[in-house]
Amino acid sequence: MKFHVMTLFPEVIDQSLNYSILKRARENGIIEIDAVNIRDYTENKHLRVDDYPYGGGAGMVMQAQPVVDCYRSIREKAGKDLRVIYLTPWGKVFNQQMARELAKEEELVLLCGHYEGIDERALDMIATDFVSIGDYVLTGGEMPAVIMIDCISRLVDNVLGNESSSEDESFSDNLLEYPQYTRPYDFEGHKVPDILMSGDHAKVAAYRKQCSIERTKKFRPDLLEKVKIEK
Ligand code: 6GU
Repeated sequence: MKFHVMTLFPEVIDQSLNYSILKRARENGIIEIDAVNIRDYTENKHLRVDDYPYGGGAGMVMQAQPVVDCYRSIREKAGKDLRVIYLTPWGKVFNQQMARELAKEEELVLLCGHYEGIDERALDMIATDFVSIGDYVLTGGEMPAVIMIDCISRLVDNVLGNESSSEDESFSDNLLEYPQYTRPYDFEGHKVPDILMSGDHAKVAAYRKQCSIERTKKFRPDLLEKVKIEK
């Protein structure tokens, strides 16, 4: 899967996704992350990409020309129209279900705004989706892009080693993950629950399910309501 990220801060995207699992996936060519600098496409001789908002008001607005031309260059290389996701606090809120859907795409463009946003005409021309990562305000779309790429990438086949499954985990069934333990059995007097030492796989599975339910009740009762409605 290939991610094109349109941004004024390409090094933030590149460096934030270059360790551990995603670094290995990039090295193996399973995912590709291409951070493109919008500033490289400005026709302004001072390399400006922003200007004052028409109608007045605080802050600066990213101009349409470099944004649209940046996308056109990506589109030309891809040889087809691509889904362009604009990261914005007024977008649809990202969740695991949305990640599963986006992971089916071969190529995605993530458009990061900065300052007070992007000239609406550029969005009208190129954006296909509008996504927020939650109800709070950030200074730009770079952190949201990094979070979305991390989340989507781990759903792509062969990104996670076969030792870890992307399905048996929090949110895949609206239950939170059960607690995990590893050696030693006794850590400063705190022991591992005996049932995990029993070797009885059915009992272990039932115990873990119960732990998941308890944890969800305690931390995210709203998710438990969803389980009931779906069943
Ligand atoms: Cl996608 N962008 C910005 N600037 N702030 C956000 C966001 C996105 N999602 C939540 N807050």
